[in-house]
Amino acid sequence: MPDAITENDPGRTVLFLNGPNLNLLGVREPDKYGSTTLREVEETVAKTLSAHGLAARFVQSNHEGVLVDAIHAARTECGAIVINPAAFTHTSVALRDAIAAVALPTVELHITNVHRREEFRHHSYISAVADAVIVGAGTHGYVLAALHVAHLLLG
Ligand code: CA2
Repeated sequence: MPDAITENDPGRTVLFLNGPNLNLLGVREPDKYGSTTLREVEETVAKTLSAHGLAARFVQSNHEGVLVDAIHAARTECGAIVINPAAFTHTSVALRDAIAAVALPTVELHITNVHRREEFRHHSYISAVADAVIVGAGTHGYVLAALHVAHLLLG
């Protein structure tokens, strides 16, 4: 059994960050984004991490500055970041700079295969500062990201 997990063990806490409109996951557009809610995804991720002795911190916001602040807080409070920046993927130099500044292991994740979608979704400001990118695996991608972070942190 892993040791007891506390949110204030920075090296063992993973920040899961979700950007704008992802609060609607499982509620709207299920044909595109699936029928699993963000709460359900978070529960599955928490179980996956817990099996590896890791804890999760979940933040979803529709506001770019809130996401930047959560990344800054992760610098001293978390050991890794998983981020689905949603539409900010394609626009945000601020998120990219924040991720580069905190220099934590970072996984970028997209539910859909952005490369199969509109041209404007093909470019990510985030990918160049991420250690890994997961696209097109649906909400299962969050579990894949959790497993990859466990691998990065624990070997
Ligand atoms: O595929 C992804 O995960 C995206 O990051 C989702 C973003 C989109 O702008 C990116 O290009 C790709 C959109 C998130 C919107 O989330 C919704 C969820 C349910 C219903 C409506 C929107």
